[in-house]
Amino acid sequence: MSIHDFERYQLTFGPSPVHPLERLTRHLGGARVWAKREDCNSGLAFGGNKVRKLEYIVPDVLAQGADTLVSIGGYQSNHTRQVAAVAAKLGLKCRLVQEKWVDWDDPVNDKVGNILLSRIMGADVRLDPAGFDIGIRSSWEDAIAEIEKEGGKPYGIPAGASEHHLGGLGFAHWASEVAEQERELGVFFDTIVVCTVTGSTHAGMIAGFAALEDAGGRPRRVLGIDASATLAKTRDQVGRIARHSAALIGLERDLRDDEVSVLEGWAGDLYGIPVESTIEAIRLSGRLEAMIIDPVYEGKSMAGLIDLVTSGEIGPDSTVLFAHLGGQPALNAYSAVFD
Ligand code: 1AC
Repeated sequence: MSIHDFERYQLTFGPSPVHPLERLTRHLGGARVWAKREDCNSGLAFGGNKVRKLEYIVPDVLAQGADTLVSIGGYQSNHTRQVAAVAAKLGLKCRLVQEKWVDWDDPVNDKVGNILLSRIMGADVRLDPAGFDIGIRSSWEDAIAEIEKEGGKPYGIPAGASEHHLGGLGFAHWASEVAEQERELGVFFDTIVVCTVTGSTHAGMIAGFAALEDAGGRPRRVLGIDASATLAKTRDQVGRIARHSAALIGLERDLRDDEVSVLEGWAGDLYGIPVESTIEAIRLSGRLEAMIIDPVYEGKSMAGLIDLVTSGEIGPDSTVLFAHLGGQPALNAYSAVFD
């Protein structure tokens, strides 16, 4: 069994773009930095990492004959926006539980950005005052039960599609796509930097790259930068989903501990609240590369990359691939930070 044996419903344009960040590389003065851009991977509502995960979940949705996708996230969840997009594309209904994951004092936090897009695409958006937690939520289970009671056929997709049994496959496939692009471009990325919160993006990459390594590929590091600020939970979730996904795609060994690397230091104290290094990273990416990143995810993983490259922890001979997961719509709720 390999990743290529799983049914995939294509929602992306094709392989997402990979390109060098030349001015950022020169500015940092160390490793060569490239980006792979999930923020422009699809025509569905600005795309993003969840579209890739949903490519492997949609066949199951269709096989089950569901009529409503039910998912959950924060007010500014990218995930729920992408679920709403896929529901619209498939002609399904969409019910979203949007919890108050971030106590962010902006009067339009529950009105602009991701949540606005979900409303435009016809999702039934329900606000919930509960705070941040990456685990399975009773509000989401209640929404599924309610739709069943009303005679609908719900299909539940948990936060970030992470605790879904197929949730890691999208990024296991991403790993094989990277290997293909490396062959075409004549480059090798020895280090991947990715933001991690609910875990399945990072976990899928770990599984996918482990499978490539076992098939004779060169070893590389996949560094997850924690943005959850609930490090123990994220570490546990990444390890669990990585092992599950690795077994699904036929890895015949356990993952080594060094393959599951979730680094702390850039999340700040709370999920969704940018700290100084987040804002600096957003400004730097914008100023040097016109690459727009957000205060919740990529602002934090880019801050990590900047420190790891400048400190030499990612060495000057490295070629590092920054995974842009596509969280920019949330920026609209953070305008005051950039006044
Ligand atoms: C937390 C899953 C997550 C989102 O966008 O809701 N990345």
